[in-house]
Amino acid sequence: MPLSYRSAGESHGPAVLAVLEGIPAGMEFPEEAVHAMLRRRQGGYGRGARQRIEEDRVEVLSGLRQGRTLGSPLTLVVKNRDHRIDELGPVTRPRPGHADLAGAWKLGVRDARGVLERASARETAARVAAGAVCAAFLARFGLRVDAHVVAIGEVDSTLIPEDPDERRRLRDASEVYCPDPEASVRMVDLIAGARRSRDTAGGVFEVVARGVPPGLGSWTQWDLRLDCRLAGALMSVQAIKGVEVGLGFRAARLAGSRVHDPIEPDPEGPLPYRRTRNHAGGLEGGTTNGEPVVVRAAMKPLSTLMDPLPSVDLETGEAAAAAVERSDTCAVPAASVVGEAVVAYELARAFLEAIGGSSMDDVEARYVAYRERLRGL
Ligand code: EPS
Repeated sequence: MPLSYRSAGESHGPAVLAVLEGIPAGMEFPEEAVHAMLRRRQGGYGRGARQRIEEDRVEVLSGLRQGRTLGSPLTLVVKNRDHRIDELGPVTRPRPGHADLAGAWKLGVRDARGVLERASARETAARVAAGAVCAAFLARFGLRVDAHVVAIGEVDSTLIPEDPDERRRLRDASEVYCPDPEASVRMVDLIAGARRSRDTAGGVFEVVARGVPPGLGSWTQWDLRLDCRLAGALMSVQAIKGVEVGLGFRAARLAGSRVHDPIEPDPEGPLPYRRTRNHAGGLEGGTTNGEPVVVRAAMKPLSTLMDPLPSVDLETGEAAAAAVERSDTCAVPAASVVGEAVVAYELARAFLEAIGGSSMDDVEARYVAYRERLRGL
């Protein structure tokens, strides 16, 4: 059973949920880790009033017995406290940048409420629940996925520590999940300024996965290439407009000798060879090469503006200012957590494809054999 998930739920419906299928049997359900990740997704400077209403907790409706996975589908439910979907009025003045107009056209309706209810990033609570389970699965095999913010608006971070523990510590101490304390202060200022001027702010986050074995993904078919899947997963996150792998767009401007990562023997390391740098972001030929996987995603500024852009009223056909709904000023810190979740899912999927096994014991035995084979090469 390949790893897969679907999500369901509307922003102001009773709940959002994910059905995650393919996690092997015998894994302890990582309840604490799921809740910690859900809390992190709710936070970050720049969030609006909704997050003071919600307190996201997961309820598991299937796939567990006595706290362990059964190998059957896991149904992960996050209830919405604000579930007024039937009372909320129509949205007839589409917000530029939101799904409102494209969706109203697609469905042939003048009220975009039903569109935005599902397009909303509230859905990412369910994806984070599923991704947290995948991250816990990966952690059992020494893979660790971490995300942090690298830019908000025009403010770039400059000093991001290499050491993953230090990086995580600084990220968790930052209101914007950026491990550069000085840049964090300026990012908070930028978001506060955007809020004062009734505007919104976007930014960039980076996801780094360490302990990833070589051989995940494949060069043999376009949709098995792991960089393709990671890019698709990140682009599927609401408001993401660009993805980079490793050096990304910068690689296009440099000579090959400055881009590709030299290989050297590593007699003491876990693998017989290593790279002197990691411009490839851990991926060559769509396949992991044993270096950390490094991907970045760019999020546009949120499209609900307190001073709305010009739009039209779908009821009258006349020009009108776009609708104003309660919203956030900046959700890049939250999006970084969602990025971590979707990358964990794609890596877990590729890991299970490469290593295989129906129970955790199976996967473990196969992974030990796989690593021994690599070491002997
Ligand atoms: C969102 C609009 C806001 C955000 C929401 C995404 O919701 P509301 O209109 O209810 O205030 O808070 O994000 C979440 C609810 C969440 O949990 O992340 C949108 O239009 O996408």
